[in-house]
Amino acid sequence: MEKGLWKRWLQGVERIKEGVKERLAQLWSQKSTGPEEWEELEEMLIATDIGPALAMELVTEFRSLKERSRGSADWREWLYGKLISFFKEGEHNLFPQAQPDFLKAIFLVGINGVGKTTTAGKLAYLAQERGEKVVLISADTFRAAANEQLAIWAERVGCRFFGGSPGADPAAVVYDGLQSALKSKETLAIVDTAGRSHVNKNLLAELEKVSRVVRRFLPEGNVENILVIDALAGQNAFVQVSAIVQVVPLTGIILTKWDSQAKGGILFRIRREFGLPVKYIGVGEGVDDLIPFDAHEFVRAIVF
Ligand SMILES: Nc1nc2c(ncn2[C@@H]2O[C@H](COP(=O)(O)OP(=O)(O)O)[C@@H](O)[C@H]2O)c(=O)[nH]1
Ligand SMILES: [Mg+2]
Repeated sequence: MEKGLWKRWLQGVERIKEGVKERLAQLWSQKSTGPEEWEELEEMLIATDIGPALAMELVTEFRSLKERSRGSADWREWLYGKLISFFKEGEHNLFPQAQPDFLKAIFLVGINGVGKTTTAGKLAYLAQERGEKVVLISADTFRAAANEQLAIWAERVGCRFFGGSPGADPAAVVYDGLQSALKSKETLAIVDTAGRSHVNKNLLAELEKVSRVVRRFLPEGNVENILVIDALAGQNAFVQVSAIVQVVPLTGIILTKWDSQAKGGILFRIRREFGLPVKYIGVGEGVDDLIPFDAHEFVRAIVF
């Protein structure tokens, strides 16, 4: 990985380690620990954004390990095992079950401003680097500027752009876009959608319709339905997203804005609360600011 990218990634990891590891080591070597100290540890963990449920679980297990083993166990080994257990081997790869030699599609959904369009551009860049032939399709016919924004990305990464006229039916645009991708023998279509508000039933129904078009076109293994989440969004994002989950069968998550003070623990929370693998992490606004997520690397960097 390029050095600058790596640094931005590790800064995010540092923000989950900061203080926590020291505190764990301290509590571990301490002869007796009072209830307020355990509570304090729990609060410290919650502050890393891992969510209250996991924070409580970690404190309970750490405490019981200490008491059972009388301090002779290796708490770092335990922590590594515990944190890595949230992820499954190989789950971070895109299209693990793809039918080869057939068009694949990445369908990007998420609320406004999380970074869908930017991520579409970055994904196109990475895929082209790997030798894929990419088309960027805009299903955001709601705002004229949305087409333009994606078209600029297409030009930047050197791939084809497909968009409908403003006000066109997004499902029809995506249908035509995929049709054209098959015709031009492209290997990957990346479909960008309009931001969805969880309160707008019409927009959600439309999203469901577009998603169905994509799935009807391609074998199941050739479609990734990706939810884009902003690492800074906090609790509110989790609430809003539960509406999207009901209309699109999601296969994974891309976490953006890791570079802007994300607290790191959010990755565990997402994995746990959505039950979905994180595929990539966005670490900036540039074309190559997207890192494939590697759970082993992530957990190792936190624990050791
Ligand atoms: N720092 C940072 N900014 C990002 C990242 N991804 C997207 N952005 C910015 O977030 C803003 C919204 O992005 P956009 O792709 O238009 O979001 P959309 O509404 O979901 O399509 C833009 O200013 C992007 O440059 C990221 O990983 N890091
Ligand atoms: Mg957009």
